[in-house]
Amino acid sequence: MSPLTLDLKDIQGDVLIGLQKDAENFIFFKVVDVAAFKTLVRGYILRRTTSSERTKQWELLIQRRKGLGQRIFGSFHGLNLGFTNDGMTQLIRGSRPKLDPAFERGAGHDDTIRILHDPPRVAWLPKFVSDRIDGVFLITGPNRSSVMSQSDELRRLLGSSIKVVYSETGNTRPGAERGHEHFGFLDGISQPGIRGLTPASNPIYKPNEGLPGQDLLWPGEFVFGYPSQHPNDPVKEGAPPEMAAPWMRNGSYMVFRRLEQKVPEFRRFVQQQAARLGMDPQLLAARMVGRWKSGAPLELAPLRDNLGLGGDERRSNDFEFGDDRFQRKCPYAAHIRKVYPRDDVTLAEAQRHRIIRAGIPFGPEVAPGETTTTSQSRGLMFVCYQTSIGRQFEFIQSHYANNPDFVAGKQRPGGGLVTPGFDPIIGQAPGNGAREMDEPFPNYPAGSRRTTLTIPEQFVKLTAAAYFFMPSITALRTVLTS
Ligand code: N7H
Repeated sequence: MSPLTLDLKDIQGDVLIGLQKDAENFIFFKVVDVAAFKTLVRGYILRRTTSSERTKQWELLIQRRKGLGQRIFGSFHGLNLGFTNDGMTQLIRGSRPKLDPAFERGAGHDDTIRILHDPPRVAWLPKFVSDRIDGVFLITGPNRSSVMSQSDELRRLLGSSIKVVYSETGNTRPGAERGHEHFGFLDGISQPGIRGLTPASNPIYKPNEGLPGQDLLWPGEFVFGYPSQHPNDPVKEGAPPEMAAPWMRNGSYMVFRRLEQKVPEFRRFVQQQAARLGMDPQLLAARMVGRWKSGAPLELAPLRDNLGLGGDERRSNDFEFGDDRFQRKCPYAAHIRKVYPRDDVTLAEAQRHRIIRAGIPFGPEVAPGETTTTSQSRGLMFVCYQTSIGRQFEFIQSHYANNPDFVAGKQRPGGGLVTPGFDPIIGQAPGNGAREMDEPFPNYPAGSRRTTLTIPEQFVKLTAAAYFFMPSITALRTVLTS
């Protein structure tokens, strides 16, 4: 098999393409009876586990129906399964090799919390930390009720072989907010393109690009067993990521973070600060994110939203940051500029810290009474995939979002170095301290007004987290259940 024939039948469906989900139930569980659990996985779960091959077929079907203006029928139910370091130990016992250091450390470890400036475990959801978590089931589908009936059936089937430690269901937001996260911004616009999977839209002139502006990456960044990015060349293939055991092939690491969003507090803060700075609150919010709520990137629409741009997949990613030298269009600290700096760093470097995101919002819409203070928990069940948690997710959070000095070396128009500040969406200061962000007010197309945004509280708050390995379907059938 050529290295670039991705074995989609063996890779779980959420990893590369994303399970189709308008609702998703996460079941975090502890294995209570290892032998019974293994038998049930082999007997029932495997048959229902959704592969990437399946998600790809569904995706093509959905695209075709959309293209024909037809309604999308059919129940795209998905099931995927992953294990924590504890879960792997339960399943493999004595012979288990050590995997990725961050995975072995785990999301709840004091060192991880220190590295990421996360809130301590005592501040996480009490139920989530009430027992050991060995694994997670992802159950997806077109709506909450059908997902919950699938989930109930799965729980019945597994019986007392597992104990459910925590379960929560996310869903896409209703009506016109579909596809938008709770602050109101369109999400799921930019994902890495994957060689061997994402077609080049202009294969003759831009063979290294999927959609315009979407660089194609070697699949080994996200799935074991394939070439990864070359450390010094954005196009050349690099060695496949090291595997501690051959059964890691077609597997991937999943980072899960339950991120609560303080929506009324965020809105009020934006209103107050926009009034202080004398600017449109929508523009200030866009400068914090780097895109307008419609998804239009500030690099292409610096002062006014452009409703046609955000949803146009051929244009919404076709930009770089490097020529916006003085953050006139988009602040250096804006969320999307921090987490994927594009040509603010060397092109090879930018592609070494990518993730595939596959999260879903959770919690109710803001109620009429929630004008100033959040009273119901809502936010993002953040999920991302990679082959190195340390070099990918953790690096993005700690070296980019939490690092006020990144991106380094930028100058003011008249000289002098810029300190960009924290990512105002997900950045976390040590000890939950206040954060600053440079240049909330745009000096566009010219100007040199110096402004700073001081953000005293987190509007995105971590309330639970775990690291999982999403094994291949072969590993689920063999080494993990024998
Ligand atoms: Fe972010 N937001 O609404 O502000 N994110 N994010 N994210 N995020 C993105 O491009 C958001 C979080 C990334 O390729 C968009 O698809 C919120 C974490 C990456 O240009 C919006 C939360 C991490 C990208 C948001 C949250 C990331 C990205 C634009 C938490 C990793 C792609 C839509 C509640 C550490 C960047 C899009 C690119 C995009 C928001 C979390 C990373 C609107 C509210 C924890 C890599």
